[in-house]
This record gives sequence, C-alpha cells and structure tokens, in this order.
Amino acid sequence: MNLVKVMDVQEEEYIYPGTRMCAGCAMALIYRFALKALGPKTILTVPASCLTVLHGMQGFCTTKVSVLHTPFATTGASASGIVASLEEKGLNNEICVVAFAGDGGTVDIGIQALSGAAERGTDFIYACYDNEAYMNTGVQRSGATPQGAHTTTTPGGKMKPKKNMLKIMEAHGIAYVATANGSYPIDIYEKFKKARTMIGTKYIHILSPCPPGWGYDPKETIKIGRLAVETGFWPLYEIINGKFNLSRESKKYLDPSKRKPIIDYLGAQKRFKGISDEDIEDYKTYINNLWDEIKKRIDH
Ligand SMILES: Cc1ncc(C[n+]2csc(CCOP(=O)(O)OP(=O)(O)O)c2C)c(N)n1
Ligand code: SF4
Ligand SMILES: [Mg+2]
Repeated sequence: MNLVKVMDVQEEEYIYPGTRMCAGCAMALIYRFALKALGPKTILTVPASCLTVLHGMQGFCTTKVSVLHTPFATTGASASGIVASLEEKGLNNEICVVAFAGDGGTVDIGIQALSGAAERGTDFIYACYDNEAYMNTGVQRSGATPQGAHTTTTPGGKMKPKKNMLKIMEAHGIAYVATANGSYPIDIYEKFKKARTMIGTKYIHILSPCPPGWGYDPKETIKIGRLAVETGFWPLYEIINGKFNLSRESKKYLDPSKRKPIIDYLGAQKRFKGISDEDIEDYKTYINNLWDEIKKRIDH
C-alpha cells in the first residue's frame, strides 16, 4: 500500500474557520480530515448531535459541501433517499453520499435505519464519530459508553461494556468496515479516500475524545486518543470485503509487551474516577481477547 504523508493531504479546507465546537474537540478534527478526503462532490446527512452544532443555526452552514440535517432515527434512511435520487438523475457515480452521526445516533437510535441501508447494500459511507455518550444534551450514557464510565445517567459508573458495533456492521456482509481515531488524522484521511472509491455500504467507526464529557484538559486530546490505541483498547483496522487488515499504527500492539497498561488510559480521564479493580480486570481480559481474535484473523 502507498503511504499517505501529511504533504499529500488535500490543502483545500471544507469547514470554514470559527465553528462552535469546544476547545480540543476531536470530532472537529475528524470531520475536517474526512471532508478533505471526500472532496467537493459530497452530500452529507447528519442527525442531531454536536455535529449539527458545528454546522450552525438555520440559514448558515460552516461547510463548503451540502448537508441535510435529518431527524435522529433516520440517518440511514435519508442517505438511502439521497442515493436513490442521485441514481434517478444518473449522478450516483459522481457524487458521494455520506452519513455522519454520533454514537447515540448510531448504536442506539439510528441503528434500524442504518441496518436497513446496509442490508440493501446502499452505496454510501456511514461514519460514526464515537465520543461514547450523548454529549450535546449533557453527557447521558449511550450503548457505546464504556464500562466504568460516569455519565449523568450512570452516576456510579456504567455496568456494561461498549456495544460491539463493528461486529454488528461486519455481520451485514458490507463492502468496508473500519475503525479510526481522532488522534490519527492521516489514517482517517486514507480510510475515507479508500471508502470513497468502493461500491456498496462502507462503515467507519471513529473514536472521538471529548474533553468535557471525558474529563480531561483540552490540550490532552491527541494524547488521550493515542492512549486508546497504545493500550490496545482501540485497535485500528479495516475489513475489506471480509478480509481483515490491521492498520500500520496498530501493528506493533500485536505484541502484548508493547501495549501500555490500560490504567494509563482510564486514569487520565475523570469519567473513570474510582473505577473498581474488577472493572480494570474486565478491561484487561477484554483487550487480551480482542487481540487473540485479531491475531487469529491475521494468521488465516
Ligand atoms: C428524537 C430525538 N430525541 C432526542 C433528541 C435530543 N438530542 C439532540 S442531540 C442528542 C445527543 C446525541 O448524541 P450522539 O449521537 O452521541 O452525538 P453527540 O451529541 O455526542 O455528538 C439528543 C439526545 C432529538 N434531537 N431527537
Ligand atoms: S461536547 Fe465533546 S463532542 Fe461535543 S463539541 Fe464539545 S468536545 Fe466536541
Ligand atoms: Mg456521542
């Protein structure tokens, strides 16, 4: 594979300067690099979330591409409608349809419309930026909130681990499934570029650190996102037509001795304050099992 370098990244910006995101919001970085990779011939559909706040009030738009704001549960359905209308006009090979939604809008409330679109093999990219809670409305837990995390609706720490959305999407047999992380913008750029050239449903799930929701200083965003990868909690990979491919930033963590202790990641965020020893042991087991599975997939 040809390596993309910083200098290869499209200079054109598709987000105007001065958005309403919090300082240190990884989602703004993710969106910026995704749009650079997608280019001007893109139509987006976005449900209620911090991302709609980025776009601004009605009558204004902070992006240079068209964005449809859609009701919370309907992102997959609205993307299907846009694709159908482009097909009717013979423009579907030219214009890329992209749904961009938060974790609440994806793993919980938007899952049925997304599943329907994926089952039909709708030709679009679905990107979930995962800040692991309903942040825009004040940090309520979602299905993507990790075990032990304090939110306003899990004041004692969430009892259950994250819903495995990657497995759910892979089970649909779609063209492309990938993980990404706001601290690795070049990897994000490469994955969106690749997904844009593929036919069928493409799903990219991007971990998106959030300073107020996770409880850390905004200047630590890149460090926190990297720790998720360096501890082995958030491996970066792609599954292209069923074939598993570990991304280069994660390759060295196949060796468990290269992984940082998970407490480095959890301990750096206030949302995990007071996490129990049992929860930490569950994290260690989860990470070991995850990498055993990755190793098996690579060996075959
Ligand atoms: C049907 C419906 N229910 C609830 C809301 C209120 N609401 C707006 S944004 C939001 C949170 C979205 O969470 P997520 O998808 O994780 O995105 P984030 O805010 O974290 O970026 C909620 C609950 C709504 N707009 N529509
Ligand atoms: S609450 Fe979190 S996700 Fe929302 S704008 Fe602020 S930093 Fe970004
Ligand atoms: Mg969220």
